[in-house]
Amino acid sequence: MAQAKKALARNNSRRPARTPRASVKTYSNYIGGQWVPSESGEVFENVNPADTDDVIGRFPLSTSDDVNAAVNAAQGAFDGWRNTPAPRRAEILFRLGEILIRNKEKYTADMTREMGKVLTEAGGDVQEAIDCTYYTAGEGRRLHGFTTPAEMPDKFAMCVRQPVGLCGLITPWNFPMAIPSWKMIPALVCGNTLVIKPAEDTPLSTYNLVRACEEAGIPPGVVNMVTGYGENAGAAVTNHPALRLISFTGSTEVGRIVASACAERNAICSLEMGGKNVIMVMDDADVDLAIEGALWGAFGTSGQRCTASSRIVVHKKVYKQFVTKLVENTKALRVGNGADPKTDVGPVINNDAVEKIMGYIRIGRDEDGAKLATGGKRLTRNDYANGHFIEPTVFIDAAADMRISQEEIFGPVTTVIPTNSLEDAVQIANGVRYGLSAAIYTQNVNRAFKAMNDMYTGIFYVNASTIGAEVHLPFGGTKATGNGHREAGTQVLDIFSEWKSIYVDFSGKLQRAQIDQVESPQ
Ligand code: UN1
Repeated sequence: MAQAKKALARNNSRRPARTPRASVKTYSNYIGGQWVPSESGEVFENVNPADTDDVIGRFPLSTSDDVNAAVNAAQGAFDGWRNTPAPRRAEILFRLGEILIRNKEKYTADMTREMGKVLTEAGGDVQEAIDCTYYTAGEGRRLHGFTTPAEMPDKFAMCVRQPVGLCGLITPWNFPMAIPSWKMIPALVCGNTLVIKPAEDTPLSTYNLVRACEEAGIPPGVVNMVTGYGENAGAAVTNHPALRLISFTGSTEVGRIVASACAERNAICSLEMGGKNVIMVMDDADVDLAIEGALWGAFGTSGQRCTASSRIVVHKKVYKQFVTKLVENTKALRVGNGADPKTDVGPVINNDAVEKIMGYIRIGRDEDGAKLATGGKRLTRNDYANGHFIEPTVFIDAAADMRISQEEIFGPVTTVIPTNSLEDAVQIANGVRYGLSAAIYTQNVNRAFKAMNDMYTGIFYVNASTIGAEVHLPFGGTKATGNGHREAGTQVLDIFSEWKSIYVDFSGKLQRAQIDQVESPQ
């Protein structure tokens, strides 16, 4: 629906229609080791959000038939891959890591062009995929199970991980290589085969990753990619009866639809969704450090991270100082094309995002009655004319129950809320429906630990911003952010493998389990 609107918006643009450019590359789906077009014969355009005249490529507009073909390929490859020893699977994945390192610069440039984030951050995204690949491939030589005593004599008990089967992966546009890697690499090391449907705004980065999988020698059918929109390709993945697991990262609203569909057919469902992350700044904080953290957390990736610092709760004793400096520093941020090394804040992803964010800016100003301290405008002149640019925006003097303090905006907007104590700050911080990331700036160890103990989030930072999670620690959140799973770390293995408990009786006779014995053994 949103995408249909996006296409409409483009068609209705006042600019003259673009002449079709023969030089724009047409990409394919990857199914069963072959690069194939959609059976629909249709494609959609991947457009640069900093300059919508720049068409990056055309990608297959896939249908449920394409998804069926991809799932069949994954089914065909499953036994071969699950029976490939895990250390051997890992060797192939280490080769993938080498390919990613070799191509980092190209992948980075491609990502900035399709997603908009500044080059250093796009490089960080690719690096996160590299780190995830190396770290998680290492599990191929661990994948630890356990043994434990059995109740009976001459009986052995143990537990091993087995792959869950065929996995459907649906990934977002904001980390277009890192998040696919968070899902693909653990799925693969555990012995699953998969179908990935990347976000329609950023298919090129996932294409690059899948292409690298092919080059690394992952056998045909183990990794399959179909591109397209959520309504058709995404829904077909979500509802496919042969996909035993769906792993989704995106909005809480779509996540709920995915979860319901999975519940209908008893599929495993792992969800990573929205956030309304908070930085608490106490009266003993290093205020300059807190401002640096706030700027980075609020405006890095143009605020389009699940972990973005979209609320800043500041103690009244340092409030004025904090707000003055925050606003001053926000004004100094340079908005522009992410490919320009001088740019601090790139565009937002598309026109729907512009409308949503501008809608929240209006709500903050006109309905909530917060004070707009800086920003608040869409930039449309000169270099900004063809892109989706919004000024970094700070609301101050906000109340905790305002919509801009409660709802996920996913753009370069942050809201400052005054507080007069740690207890009040924690209450405000916990008082949203999400639970991904929280941070406190304080020099007092007791306060830091108190907040750490009382914040009901999946991630917590002391004297650091709400963004910047590392791949070897579990990533995820509580409440409407997730459904109890964690990606990254070794904990991700609990998503992509299932436990098999095994009993080996070497007594040579029938031994009934203790509960089935007529007389108790004592
Ligand atoms: C996301 O926004 O969905 O912690 C992921 C961070 C990054 C990952 C963000 N390492 O900000």
